[in-house]
Amino acid sequence: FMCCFAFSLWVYPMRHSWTLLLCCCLVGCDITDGNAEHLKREHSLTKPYQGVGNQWDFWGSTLVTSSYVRLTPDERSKQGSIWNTVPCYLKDWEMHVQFKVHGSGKKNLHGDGIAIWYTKDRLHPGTVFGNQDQFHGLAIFLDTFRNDLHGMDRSFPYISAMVNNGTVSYDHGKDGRSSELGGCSADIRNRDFDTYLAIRYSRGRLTVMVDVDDKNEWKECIDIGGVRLPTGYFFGASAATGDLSDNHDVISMKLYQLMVDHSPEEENLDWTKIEPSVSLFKSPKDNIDDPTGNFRGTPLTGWKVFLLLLCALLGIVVCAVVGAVVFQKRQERNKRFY
Ligand SMILES: [Ca+2]
Repeated sequence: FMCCFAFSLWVYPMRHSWTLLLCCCLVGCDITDGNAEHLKREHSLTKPYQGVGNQWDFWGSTLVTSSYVRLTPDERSKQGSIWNTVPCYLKDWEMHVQFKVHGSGKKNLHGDGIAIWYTKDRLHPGTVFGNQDQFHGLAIFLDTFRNDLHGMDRSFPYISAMVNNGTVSYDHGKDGRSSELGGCSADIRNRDFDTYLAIRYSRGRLTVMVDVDDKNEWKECIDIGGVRLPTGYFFGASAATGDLSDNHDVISMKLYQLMVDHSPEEENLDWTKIEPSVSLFKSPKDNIDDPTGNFRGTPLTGWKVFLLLLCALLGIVVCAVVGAVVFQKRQERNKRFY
């Protein structure tokens, strides 16, 4: 908090005052560690997968054992997917996915990867990691094969996010670069330990975190504001192999409800009618100051006003002290010249 506070003091004269609010919020809203209380079983897939047949559909090469759901085996030209049969009407949620990508292929000789979906349609096989192109909703790609040989500025595997209103095609040749909202490289393949991905959507903010280094902590991959997604869509996961292959396993998908208050106006909206969209295509870093981000709408509550005033006061005091010291030094120097 003190770091944030100091940072706020520094940026206060230059930036919008809500930077401070953003700081305060970031301190208080770290990604959940999976509060079991808020786990939504109807949207979750957990070992040993008994009785999940009503809530999940399995398609294609998908194989269900008692310890993993294998979307594709380590064989060429396979496609598989799993789809939640229950539409999700939560406004704020967080999905934790435990996955395992492994195979006999040597470096760069494996593919193609896994996609996690929150979409209008379900069970529509296609060309995008085993699912349909021009989808409605959100996709998170765990792309293990570099198709774009010109894009050497990033290393693979690469995780990226895409929001689509049904009009945009995923460009495999460019590894989806033209439509990605953000991403990060992550060494997710052939690891000896458990690997996890978390997707959080709350108040128009999309955050993707990874835990793939056996450190038992989340590392930020994507954080972007201005994202609009409706309720009533379906969660799913799919994977595909081509000339190159891998085992693409999903161990679990756990959906948690986030307890977030919305204004009465927001509550009265029909969230199922929202068109998937993103306000601005910007890098996650730039997007922190995105005026379309959700923090702008946060009303100034009493303690925030107090903090802002305190910041301003401290700023004035610091300026006054620095000014006095400089003035004194100058006086002394002038004295020496006389
Ligand atoms: Ca690729």
